[in-house]
Amino acid sequence: MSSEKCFAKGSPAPGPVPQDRLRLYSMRFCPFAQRTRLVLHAKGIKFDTININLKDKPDWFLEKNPYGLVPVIETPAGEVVFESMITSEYLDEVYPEKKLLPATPFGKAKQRMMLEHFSKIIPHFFKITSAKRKGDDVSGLEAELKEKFTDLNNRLVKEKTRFFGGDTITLIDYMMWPFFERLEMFEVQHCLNHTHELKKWTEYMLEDQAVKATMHSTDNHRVFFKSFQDGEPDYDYGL
Ligand SMILES: N[C@@H](CCC(=O)N[C@@H](CS)C(=O)NCC(=O)O)C(=O)O
Repeated sequence: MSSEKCFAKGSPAPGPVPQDRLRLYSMRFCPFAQRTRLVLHAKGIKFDTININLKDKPDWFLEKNPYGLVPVIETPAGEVVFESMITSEYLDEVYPEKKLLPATPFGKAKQRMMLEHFSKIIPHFFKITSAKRKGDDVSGLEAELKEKFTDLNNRLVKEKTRFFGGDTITLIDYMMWPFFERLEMFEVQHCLNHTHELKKWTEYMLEDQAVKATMHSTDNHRVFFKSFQDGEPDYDYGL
């Protein structure tokens, strides 16, 4: 069973996951769910999507993930896995085609360290947009974000690679990408102006098939984000 329109409280529970595929519980504009969607697409895994109305969640969804967050993966055996990085690592382990994590423990640790660092950058995007909405001065926050982008840029310069884990895309690139896809939506695109290699990285990412398969246009992101900020998220926008 699969539907693009979101399921709200009271909608009938989807049946068991068919034997030949996985199920992803998602929300079309969620950057964290996009991480998992990127991995599913990159690895060519067959899956169905059930989008969830996150303001009015079905009880059967909360039984799968009591924390109420997407992404969630469910297998035909009824195993349920949630949290974007955990679902992504799980998929990489279970589906060995096109490995996205390095084979060595140190290689894996490096990606996890980088994600830990990047996770501390994410709140900046939201802080800047909400401060702007209130009419506050955001120059300090923007200067901090520029510094963080410079640090990411320096990593690419130091490693002399196209991507963060080498010359091909690895998991860390997919974990970071959804936020870069939304830079214009956050109105912080200009914070990238001084970071040549990081900008090039966004261009290389845009050539990737999984990125193309999962992305929304900036216009759609903007409309959804405005509805989210107004407290009435339009989860089905564009359908
Ligand atoms: N740490 C989680 C964050 C996921 C997350 O925040 N998802 C949002 C949608 S973008 C959500 O499900 N929100 C529902 C809620 O907060 O009730 C992950 O990485 O998967």
